[in-house]
Amino acid sequence: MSVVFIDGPMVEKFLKDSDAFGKCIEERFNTLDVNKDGVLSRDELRNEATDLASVELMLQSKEEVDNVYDAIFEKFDTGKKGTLKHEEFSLLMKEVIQAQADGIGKTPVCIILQEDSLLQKVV
Ligand SMILES: [Ca+2]
Repeated sequence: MSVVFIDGPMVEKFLKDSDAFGKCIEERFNTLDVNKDGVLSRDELRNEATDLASVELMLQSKEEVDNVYDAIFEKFDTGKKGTLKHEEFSLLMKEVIQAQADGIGKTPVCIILQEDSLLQKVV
């Protein structure tokens, strides 16, 4: 874990740098795809919860977290297979990171990053 200062424009710059972002998503996808079948199941995606607005998710009840995942699959699982393909995961992460950038805004904030956090690549 490390403590860093980060602001919205830094995060957006990272999003626009498609090579860096793509590589990052690739790595993350491969890490999460525990059974290596090329798609992410709901359980596998759950491992991502630490990055998906960690604190909020931790404070929510199991039921609320389930609803979040329902919404994610509803929106991004275009094939309605109950799994996310690489491109679908990439779209999801783009949206999540954009939301984080919007949330951070232009004032740098101090955040605590886990070693494998996606935002670690931004700084
Ligand atoms: Ca899998």
